[in-house]
Amino acid sequence: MIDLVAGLLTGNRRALARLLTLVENDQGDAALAELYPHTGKAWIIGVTGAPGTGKSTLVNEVTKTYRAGGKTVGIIAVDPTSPFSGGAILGDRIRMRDLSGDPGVFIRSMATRGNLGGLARATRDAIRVLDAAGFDVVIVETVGAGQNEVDIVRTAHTTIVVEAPGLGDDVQAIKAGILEIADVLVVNKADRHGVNHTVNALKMMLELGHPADKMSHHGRTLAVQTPAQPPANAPLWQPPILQTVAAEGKGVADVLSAIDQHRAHLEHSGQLALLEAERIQTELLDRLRDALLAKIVRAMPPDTVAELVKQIQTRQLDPHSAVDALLRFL
Ligand SMILES: Nc1nc2c(ncn2[C@@H]2O[C@H](COP(=O)(O)OP(=O)(O)O)[C@@H](O)[C@H]2O)c(=O)[nH]1
Ligand SMILES: [Mg+2]
Repeated sequence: MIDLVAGLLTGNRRALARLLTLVENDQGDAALAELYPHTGKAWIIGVTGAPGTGKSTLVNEVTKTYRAGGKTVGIIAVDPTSPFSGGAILGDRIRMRDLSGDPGVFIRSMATRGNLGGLARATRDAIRVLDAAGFDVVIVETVGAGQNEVDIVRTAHTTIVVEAPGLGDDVQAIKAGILEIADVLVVNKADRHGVNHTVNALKMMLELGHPADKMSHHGRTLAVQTPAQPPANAPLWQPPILQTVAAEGKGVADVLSAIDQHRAHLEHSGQLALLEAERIQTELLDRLRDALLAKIVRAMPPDTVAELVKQIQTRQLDPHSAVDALLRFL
């Protein structure tokens, strides 16, 4: 394990690949603990949107542009809808082939092997591995499907929501409810009919959106007190709506400068530190809840829950008292 971590930190690609596999199989806890002090340097970009909007093509172009500027890029392609060796991910590999062979780029595909919660965890841990490996930028591509995306993207610093005209009348991001997580909106396939319709629909939705909603950036309601909130007069970020033709590399430079501006905004307003504190707290409490539950489940006789359910159902016991009874196993 120590060898793998040492290998990763000195740029060994095989160590990187093996650590990602460990993490994906939920066997990476010891390595992740070793790696953690080396994380926190990469800028993490989430790219999400409906299938076929051109996310992979855009990621490919954004990566090429970062590489031209001397930055290294790690890419995680998450597709919960496809089996591990599935078509979509294979397609992504082919589409991203002009990046292969570049030692400054590392691409990893991940698909669900169980529940989506597991995928969100594996993605977060894989990001940490790439971060510790020293990539300047880590890009996570996910297929927009609602709340699961929100969970997966919660690790990103800058979230790009990709839209495209001609996928039907509806603007897909609005339909999927992922507009509120966007820091940058990209209408790709701007070479197609209906671009203006899509741009206008997005503009309208953004104007309707409450500024207050945007402040609770990717946040989640917590049972305990949240870390300090940004001051009421903190500058608000207005997500820009950009147009690209990713297939031709058009508009990609604007996407990079929007990412830079968003980063500068988060850093200078102090919101980056607040955002990180909020996410760390969420992760800590999530892990605590999981650990406590696991501990209780291990300690109690096998059919305790079934027995309690029966008693609650027959009104011999109320749910609150049942929890008190379970807590005694701690
Ligand atoms: N016309 C047009 N097609 C594009 C553009 N960008 C990507 N595509 C095509 O759209 C299809 C889906 O692209 P892909 O990147 O796989 O989309 P993803 O599913 O969102 O990752 C591919 O056939 C791309 O070649 C674009 O700007 N204009
Ligand atoms: Mg894709």
